[in-house]
Amino acid sequence: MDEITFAVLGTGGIGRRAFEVSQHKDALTPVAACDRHGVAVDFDGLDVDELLAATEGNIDNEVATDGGTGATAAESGVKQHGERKGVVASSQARRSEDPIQDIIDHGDRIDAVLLALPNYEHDFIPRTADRFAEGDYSGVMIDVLKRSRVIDMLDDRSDEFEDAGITFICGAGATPGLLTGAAALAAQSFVEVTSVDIWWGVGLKSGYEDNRGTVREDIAHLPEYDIETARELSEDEIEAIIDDHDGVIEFEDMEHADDVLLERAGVCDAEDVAVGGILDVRNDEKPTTTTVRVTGRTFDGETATNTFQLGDETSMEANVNGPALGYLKAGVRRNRAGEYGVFGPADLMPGF
Ligand code: CWL
Repeated sequence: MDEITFAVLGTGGIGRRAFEVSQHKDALTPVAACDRHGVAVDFDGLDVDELLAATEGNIDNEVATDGGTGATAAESGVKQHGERKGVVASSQARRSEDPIQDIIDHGDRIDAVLLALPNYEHDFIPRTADRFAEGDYSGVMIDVLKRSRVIDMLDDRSDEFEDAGITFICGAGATPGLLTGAAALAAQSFVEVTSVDIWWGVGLKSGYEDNRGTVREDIAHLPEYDIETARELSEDEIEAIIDDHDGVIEFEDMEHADDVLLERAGVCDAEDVAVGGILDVRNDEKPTTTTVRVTGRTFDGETATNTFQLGDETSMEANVNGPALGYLKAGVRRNRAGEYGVFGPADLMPGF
């Protein structure tokens, strides 16, 4: 495959790990990074080691709490524990008033853009995509978003993406993403799928600081909270919720887009997909084995369950960023073949 230049929007946990993992993959050249404060661009390839060393350990509160609105942590009423300089801590970066526009302005030399942005406002990623389409970007855009409702908002833009020449890959992290693709593959044995059960385990002790945004997003899935109320929680309130659960929070019936992504790929009805899991922020070991169970009926009348499991030693970071970059490559292949519009992870697997 020809070399792929890519940019990452967001230098939080996901953005940084995506750069790191990309160094272990063929044909990927990181050329741009940005966050709310600044931008780094180098078409000879960013120095990822320097970028990571400079941005690592910068506490992620600011990005994790404002939902990308541009409000400071103080304005959004969230107590700030640490100063985050973000990408401008890197010698390759400069401050910018509008870092996303800076990336768009270089868009003709960028094959793919990974959106590693928080999405507490569920239209933030769709609105960012609009800016790229309006700015005449024509390449791959890929996100690792989670909420089912966002997929519809992207689907609404599919004509716009087709006109622009954008191949948009949505929900391409772990769940949705890797596990959605696994479900689509497991479904191949069946002529009718009756249920898809996704159950994840994440141990996040040493990764906790880097993944505060993910923890906040998860808390929004608890029955007592929603996106808005979880966004308003202070860091102390989040700590209190975690303490209440002794560090181990169990989730059921999460609004993860695996359901609509499997439905739009024709695998099963969205209502037959369930996503839940266990998050342990006091241990690095997974509290439960991440498992996908696909139950269906074969053409010759049997009922069975195909099961896919992740190794307990694989980290969430490995299971989000490996697939995100793999789907990015699949997207570039489509884009170079002239296929534009909105694709989910199941669309990039065998058809059903
Ligand atoms: O999908 C994500 O980005 C994170 C999700 C949750 C913690 N917010 C679950 C990730 C599942 C990873 C499964 C694994 O590593 O075994």
